[in-house]
Amino acid sequence: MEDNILNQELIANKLIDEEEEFHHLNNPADGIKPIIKKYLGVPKSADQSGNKFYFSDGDAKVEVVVITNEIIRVRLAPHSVFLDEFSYAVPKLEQRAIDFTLTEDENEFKVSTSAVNCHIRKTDFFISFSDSNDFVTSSDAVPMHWEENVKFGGYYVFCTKTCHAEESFFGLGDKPTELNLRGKRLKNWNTDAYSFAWNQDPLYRSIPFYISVNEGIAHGIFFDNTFKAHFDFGAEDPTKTSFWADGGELQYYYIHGPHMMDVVKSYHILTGTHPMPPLWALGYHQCRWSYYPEAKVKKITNGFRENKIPCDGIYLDIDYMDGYRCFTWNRKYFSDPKRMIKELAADGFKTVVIIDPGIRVDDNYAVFKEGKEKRHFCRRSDDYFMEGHVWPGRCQFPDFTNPEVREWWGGLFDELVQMGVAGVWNDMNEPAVFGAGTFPDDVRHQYDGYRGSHRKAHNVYGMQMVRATYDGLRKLMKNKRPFTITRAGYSGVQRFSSVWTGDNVASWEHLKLGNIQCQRLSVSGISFCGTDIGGFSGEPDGELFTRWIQMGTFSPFMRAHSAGDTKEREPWSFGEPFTSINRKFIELRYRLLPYLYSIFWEHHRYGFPILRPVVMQEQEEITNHFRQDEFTYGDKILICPVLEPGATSRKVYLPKGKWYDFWSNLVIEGGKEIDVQTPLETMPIFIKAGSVIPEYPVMQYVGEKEIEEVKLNVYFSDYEVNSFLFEDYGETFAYEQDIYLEKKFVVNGSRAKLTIQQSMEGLYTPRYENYEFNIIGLPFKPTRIIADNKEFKDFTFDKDKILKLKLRKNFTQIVID
Ligand code: MIG
Repeated sequence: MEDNILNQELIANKLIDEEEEFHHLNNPADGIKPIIKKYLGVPKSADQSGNKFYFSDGDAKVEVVVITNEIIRVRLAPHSVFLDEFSYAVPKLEQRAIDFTLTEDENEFKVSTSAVNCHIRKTDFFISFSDSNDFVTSSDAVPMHWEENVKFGGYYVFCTKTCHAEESFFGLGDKPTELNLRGKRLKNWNTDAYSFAWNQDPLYRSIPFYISVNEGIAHGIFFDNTFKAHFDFGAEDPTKTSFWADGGELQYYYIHGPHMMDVVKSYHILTGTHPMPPLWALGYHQCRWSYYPEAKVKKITNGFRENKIPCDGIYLDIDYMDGYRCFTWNRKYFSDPKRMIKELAADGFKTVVIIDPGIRVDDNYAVFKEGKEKRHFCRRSDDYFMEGHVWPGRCQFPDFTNPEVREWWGGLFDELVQMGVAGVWNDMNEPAVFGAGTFPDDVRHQYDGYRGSHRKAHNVYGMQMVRATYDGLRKLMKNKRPFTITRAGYSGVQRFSSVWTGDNVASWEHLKLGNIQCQRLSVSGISFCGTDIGGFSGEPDGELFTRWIQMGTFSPFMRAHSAGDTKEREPWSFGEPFTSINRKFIELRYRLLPYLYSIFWEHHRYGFPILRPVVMQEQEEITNHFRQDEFTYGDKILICPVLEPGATSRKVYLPKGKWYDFWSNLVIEGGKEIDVQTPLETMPIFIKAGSVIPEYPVMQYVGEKEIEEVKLNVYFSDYEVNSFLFEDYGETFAYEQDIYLEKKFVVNGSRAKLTIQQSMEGLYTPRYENYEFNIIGLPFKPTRIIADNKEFKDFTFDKDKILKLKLRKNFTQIVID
């Protein structure tokens, strides 16, 4: 019986999939279509109301909204009726631009800011954008169009733009394919994709934002539409780029560059950034499906301390629960979770527990009973409950698009928080359902009062779940920062959670893929990301695991995770030399924590991505559009993971400027590819000349010891370079009240002199007193050091030509000559 229903559903899904093929054609010339496409006619009128402009062909209406000087939003209403303004991705649409104009001549209407012109052509309603030099960055190849589909209440909506011969495309979240999306057709529909493969699409998240670079100029398109959405970057027709959705409004933000970094920062203005994570969450995390019972968990955590391998996070996967019922414990495995979590905390481990959306249908289970009484579970169009099988068996699912449900859900974490749980891991929230894949399309959602079927809510379901989780934890933890991690998401999910790339595979191909996915997520708004180190399914050998640890050292989120049917997968599981190398890199992670924390702040406050593919350094070089191994970590450290087995060397491209080899301190002139030796105990790491890289002493976990000194590694340069150091309590929201320190270092050298200046902003006072300077690469032998106008005699200059000195943390200027 049940099988039968499943089969019917599969058939229904298949029919929908086949039908979809028809909608892929974007050319008005091919008239053979079962459903009629309608195109905008010619614009007959133009109206302005504040920062909003309206153009009409007599029936359809187009709205153009000026948001900032660089961001313009375009919307289409096929019969002039716009939906209410509402978006989960863009919580507040703030108008920031003040100077804009509407002009008209015989060919076009034009809405202009100081940076962008939006042209509406009178002959055919083509919309295009140009910069202040009249360079056209984006233009329609056909007018915006739609299909009047009678099978549901809405339109399929389409936008097709010109694709230029050398135009490249980046972004779109974690698509498992080449970094440059040119020539690809991709789909957004959150999908549980166990052991996904190269080019498999779609995966767990939907980020309908891409960046184009053409003739060295970048712009972005954010297609804020939560329905199943499609992107075609010159795949069907190399002269066209299209995006379309199976419902909702045709609504997109044009985001002007000219630099990719400008586009990414503007995208963050719209969709937000990650809040500051607790510092411990930037340490190393150990996970497995599953560590149980308690004795096993302790064996693992003791293993870290015995092996002297730093670790901050320990995870409990689904087996900690009673019959997989969320918010319960299996007391056979964990007789006294509160005591255990306390003991783990005393040993420096923060406990993170998994919570899935499926709630077991069971009247003896309080969460189900309460959810049922309060009518918090999703229902079908005919008012029957949405039921599906997941780990707990037959389940119902909270409607996280309902603010009341989110509030309720957030409160459910009370007991876990009281037990000392420090973080929550939300899984299966695509939502995933065994057999059926996900919910049927007709499931209804409250959608914060804007109502919708699952067609509209599917892609935001996971994001709203982790939003409820984060907000709940934040309330319950008082002033402490919660840690959350989610599998599914939509644009803006970064405001609530970190993300991992899902069920990858222990293979070299997946190491490569993970490297691309993290870079891509980072430029798509999701900087706090990482892969399952080692690969979720399958068995890595020691070499692959170590190379993955090395790459993970430079993932904003660093966690090893593996499926239950695999061999032991801790950093010491592979014996020597692997254990020692893994330890060395995890230690490096902890040494560089203040640097990672600082670039996280730059992300949080200013909207910089944490990982930046090299194309972001030099977008005008077309060859860089195809580089996908190298990336910078912040803007000071260039990383190139080793992605091949047995590699004793590899090629690395260094952007222009001077770089220091991190291991040897040798200076290399960039702007070219170099050969780098890559024995297993090392990987290519380069530091930009002029950088100040802060370091903490190695600790087994964050807060193990009081920090007595912060090391500052200064890399000499003969041009001026700024560096930042962010410091605060590392676990509270005091930074929202300006209780932090943002320090700026300016390094400037010449053949016989080096100056280092420090300035700071904010109200925090670190407990340590001194900096320990390591000044690297001085081209002269230092004879005199003046610190804040006083000569400073206590320094050494060793045979490696590293100048070492200790200075008060409040210095403002050092001059060395
Ligand atoms: O159906 O909770 O991606 O990380 O270990 C599998 C068990 C459910 C999928 C997640 C994975 C997790 C696993 N989960």
